[in-house]
Amino acid sequence: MTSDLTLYHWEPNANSGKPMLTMVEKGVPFASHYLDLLNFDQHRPDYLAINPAGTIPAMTHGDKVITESSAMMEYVDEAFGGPRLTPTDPVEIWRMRWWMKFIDQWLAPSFSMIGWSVFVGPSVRQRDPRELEAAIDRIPMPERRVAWRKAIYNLFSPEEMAESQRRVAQGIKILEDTLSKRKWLAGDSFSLADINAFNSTYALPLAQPHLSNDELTPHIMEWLRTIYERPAAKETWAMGRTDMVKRVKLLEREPA
Ligand SMILES: N[C@@H](CCC(=O)N[C@@H](CS)C(=O)NCC(=O)O)C(=O)O
Repeated sequence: MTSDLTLYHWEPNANSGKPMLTMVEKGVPFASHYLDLLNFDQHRPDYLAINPAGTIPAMTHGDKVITESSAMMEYVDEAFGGPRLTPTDPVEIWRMRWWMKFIDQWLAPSFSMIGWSVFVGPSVRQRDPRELEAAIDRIPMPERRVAWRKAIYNLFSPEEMAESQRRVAQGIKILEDTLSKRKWLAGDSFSLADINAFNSTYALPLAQPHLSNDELTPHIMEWLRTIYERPAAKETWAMGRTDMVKRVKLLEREPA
């Protein structure tokens, strides 16, 4: 454990899982500081002193505070030894960044809206209403207060849910098409793009079974299983505490 590198994270899922898997892949030791998102730990003053946005993950390296999960992955790849997770060929670097942007700006927010509607909201909404309102009032960013309100009070509109579902269907098509042409998203080597995308898609066959399965998306299924078989992915997902991330076990292959 290096004393000067700490990751503040939730489950190995979406934004938190991106730097977690990056560091484990590279063999970079870090102190893990788990924040329970469902308990609003990310809005408490001690964490806001590190990341005033009140979102997870954040990393401290010595006296530096590193935020934004995709930029954090690139920081880790540049700052530490271990296997390189950024290609060297300019076209592959472009593809890696194309995928990171596509996931971060287009696909992950759609998965997130669905996830907040079916998992985060239902996980907290039975708590004391006054406590919930006080917790929402403590959220620093107005847009995150809106997201929490919608999740807790089941206020995502049918139109915005339908748009998220449309984007997920479209994203699955683009992912399958890419993986039918090459083994990894950027090219010949496993890269930060695969780590990023895996974090949003590892539960696809369970979450979107009518869109992603062995018949419809065989290349996505093979890519997901191949990533899950990497020792770093197994080690990272073993750090999960909720049933949500245990869905990764679905990627275990049937014994031959
Ligand atoms: N762009 C940021 C987004 C971080 C983010 O929104 N994280 C979510 C969890 S995946 C979060 O902290 N949500 C809790 C909240 O908004 O209270 C990043 O990539 O690090």
